[in-house]
Parts: sequence; C-alpha cells; structure tokens
Amino acid sequence: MQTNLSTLKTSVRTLLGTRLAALAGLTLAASAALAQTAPMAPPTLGAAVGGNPVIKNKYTADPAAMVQKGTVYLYTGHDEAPPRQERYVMNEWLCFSSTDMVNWTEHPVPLKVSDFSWAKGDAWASQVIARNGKFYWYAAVEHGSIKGKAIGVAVADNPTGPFKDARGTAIVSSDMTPNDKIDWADIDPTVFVDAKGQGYLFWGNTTCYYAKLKPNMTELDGPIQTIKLPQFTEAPWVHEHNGWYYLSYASQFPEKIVYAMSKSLEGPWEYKGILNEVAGNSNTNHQAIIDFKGQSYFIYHNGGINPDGGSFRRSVCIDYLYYNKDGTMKRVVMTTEGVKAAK
Ligand code: FUB
Repeated sequence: MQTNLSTLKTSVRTLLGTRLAALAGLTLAASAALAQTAPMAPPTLGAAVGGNPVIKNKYTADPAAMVQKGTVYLYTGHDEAPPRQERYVMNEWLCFSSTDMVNWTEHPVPLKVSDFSWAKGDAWASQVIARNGKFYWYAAVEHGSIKGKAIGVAVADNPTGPFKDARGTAIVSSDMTPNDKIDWADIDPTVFVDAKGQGYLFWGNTTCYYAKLKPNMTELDGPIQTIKLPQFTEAPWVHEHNGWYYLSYASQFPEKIVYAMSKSLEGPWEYKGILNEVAGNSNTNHQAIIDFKGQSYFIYHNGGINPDGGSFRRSVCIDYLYYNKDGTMKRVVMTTEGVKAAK
C-alpha cells in the first residue's frame, strides 16, 4: 500500500511538474509576444513589504517558526531551482526575524547541508526549538552513506546562529526505520517539549513516526513509534493551544493540510479534517502554526511569485488562524493581503 502510494505520488509529482513547466512556457511565450509591442520592466522578484508572499526577493519553502522574547524567527528552506527546472534544488536554510509579522529582516545563512559532514544534499524541511538557553535545529537531508533521507540536528547559542552539527551523525536515518520501503521516509521533522520537559520528535513521509528525545535534545530516548493518521503524506507540525495538542500534516497529493487533536502527545489522535486547501500552484503545502501577540498564525508556502513561482520555486505566506470554542480550528482563508502588522 505504501509503495503504491509513493509510486502514485512520484508520478503525480512528475506529471504536475511537466504541466507546470508547460504552463510556464506558455506564460513566457505570451510575455515575449507582448514585449515586442510594449517595453516592459523585467520581471524581477519584488522587495515590497506587506501581503503574501512575505519574502519576495528569494524563493522560500517549508516554513517553521519560533517565538522568542517578542520576536518571531522564521526558518525556511531555499528553493534554488532555476526557472523551468522542475526539481528541488535546495542547499541551505534561511532565517528571517520580525516583531510584527509584516516587516522581516533576513539574517546571514545560518545552516547549510555542508554543515552536516555526513550529508550530501537536499536541505528539506526543518524546525528550530529553544531549550536550556540553546537552539536546536532539526533538518531533513540526503544521507551521504546510508541510503535515503535522514534527519540532522544542529545547535546554536542564539536563534540566528551560526548553527553547527550537534552530533556529527544523523539523529534519524533510514536504517532506523527498516520497514519503510521509500527512500524519503525520514523527512520533515517537527519537535515539541511538553510542560514536564519531555521532548518529542515527529517526522515522516507516508508513515508518521515519533520518538522521545533525551533532555540533551540530540539523542532519541526509546523506540520509534508510528501514528496511524488518515492519508498522511508528510509535513507533520505539532503545536499546543489551550490544553489541546494539534498534529497538522500534509495529506494526499497535491497536498492539503489536515489535522488531528489529542490531549496527549502520545495519542490517541482524533482526525478533524481539512485545515488548508491545496495552495494554488504548489503541489506541496507545508505549514507552521504559532501564537504571537494574542493572535494565531498559519504559515505555509505556495508558488505565488510571478512569473516563475511553482512547486519548485515556492514562497512563504502568512494568514490568520482561528479556533472554534471546542478547540477545533477553522479552515484557513489564504489571502493576497496577508496579515496586518501585529502590535
Ligand atoms: O521541500 C522539500 C519537501 O517538499 C519537504 O521536505 C516537504 O515537506 C515538501 O514541502
């Protein structure tokens, strides 16, 4: 079943890539025809502030966010594929900070694949968490000597880094999930420390895994468990709000974000349905959820930068998130306007 799902996903990814490339070709042809009659400004990535996408001068994907002392730190992957290359080219992660969710300051690249000596590529999804005055960055990469994807953990003394490999080896690699038949099973880490100080790492593609973390945050503490979730594709994100735990994740392909709720991080998780629909022209949809200055935010990516944005040149967007009285979350409304400056 998993193999069939994976095969289907790969075919759909390829098919969508081809379709988007064709669409991009048409758009470029149309632009070229127009350019012959009317001079136009070259299509550059804008630097204007406000609205979605929030980062307009480079392609950003797979957002994770952390609130620290009145500042939001946004960590993203960096889509570097040139126009019409329909594949992931991702070598580094980026960091931006804001005190109002609208004005973002970029910090020097804090972490690259090459900072993990044992990794050989693919700076895929990641998340940073604070613990005991240090900052731990869990990141998916392609392992250099163990087949398939793996998860590394880097550490820094402040949220903007520089981060350095905390172990010198992967904290999760494919030999630790031997029942999984796909090479990209061990991706998309999300990390959470509960009120008692117990850390948890969740991750996965097709199968959702979790394991406890030791207090040092750099070693698993006990066996790797699986969670049964309907139509789990990837991108788990765990957060807490008003006494409920939420496990949101990308489902099916192209991806929607759906979620489950529980009173315990170890489950049982109750499926609650769709939180965010397919994000425009991006076949993936990867979310982070935070509360900041009394408001909840849903952070995700689409392919919204004209003219080359798409599944492999994605852009981070932010919209409001609202809860119902029973703790369930209202479906996100994706907007062009984005959010207003938080006070
Ligand atoms: O960016 C590469 C991969 O695409 C991520 O790891 C997934 O979540 C999907 O967004």
